[in-house]
Amino acid sequence: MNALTDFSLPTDDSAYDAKLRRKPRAKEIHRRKYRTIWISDIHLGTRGCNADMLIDFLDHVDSECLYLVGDIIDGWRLKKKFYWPENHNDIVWRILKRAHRGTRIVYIPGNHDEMFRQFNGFDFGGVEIRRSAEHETADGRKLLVLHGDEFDTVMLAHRWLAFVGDTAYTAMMKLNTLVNKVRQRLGLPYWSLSKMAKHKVKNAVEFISKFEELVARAARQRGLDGVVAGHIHTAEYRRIDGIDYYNDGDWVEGCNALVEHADGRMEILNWADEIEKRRSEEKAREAARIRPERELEAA
Ligand SMILES: [Mn+2]
Repeated sequence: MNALTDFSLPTDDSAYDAKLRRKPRAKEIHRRKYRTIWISDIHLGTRGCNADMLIDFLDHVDSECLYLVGDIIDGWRLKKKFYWPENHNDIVWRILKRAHRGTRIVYIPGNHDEMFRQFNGFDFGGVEIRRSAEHETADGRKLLVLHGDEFDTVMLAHRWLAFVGDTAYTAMMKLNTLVNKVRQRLGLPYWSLSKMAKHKVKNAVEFISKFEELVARAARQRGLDGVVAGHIHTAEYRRIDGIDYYNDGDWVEGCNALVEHADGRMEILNWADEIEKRRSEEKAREAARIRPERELEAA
């Protein structure tokens, strides 16, 4: 078959798995089931993306619906320098496999992947591309889902970091990656340098709260109960003048997801914390397994 005209997607699961370099360890993995998952600001195609952490997340959760709330692929960076490691590819294939297995996937391009905005309204391989969406929660609330750069009034254009500049940001992300490589080797949990820095910069804090208010106002103007956004890399839940404001965070600094439980309850997950929790549970189980044998030996 002519490869140029063959755009058909694989039709069985094994064909998707064959594309993965890092396979899910199916036996060991108990997947948590959620009604809905929102993730954004993954920035595939950049070194800052915590791809392995996201793969771990995807392998431990499942949902009826998955919203990709923008800046999934960093087209700006890719244009400057092509960077596409295998684990970034693994994420794309995991998401396509999910669509194939019946998860509803809505992709809302952000400013870094604005090249996909021209496909608004199209479906590709079961992935719906939309400029924004409305989501109804199990408890009957209507939420506006959008990336949020349209409310970035301070002409930050793309990030809060206009305050420190792009060069400083890139340097900080490099340092962040380095620090965490060392921490990982020492068996220490993931730690976000820029998250700490951001809270220390007064202007950044003011910008974030202004952004949150503008986004909440947009939801109110449309007669909705709340809003889910991304863009500012700051996971958050706040009630703003009667509107539920949610931000699903990012996978560069925070490694967060927003999830909806079966009853409509919402939760922000910090995946670094979840990994730590899992590790200490494993350790506790291990210890419990070893102890009875020792007691037997002693007897
Ligand atoms: Mn953005």
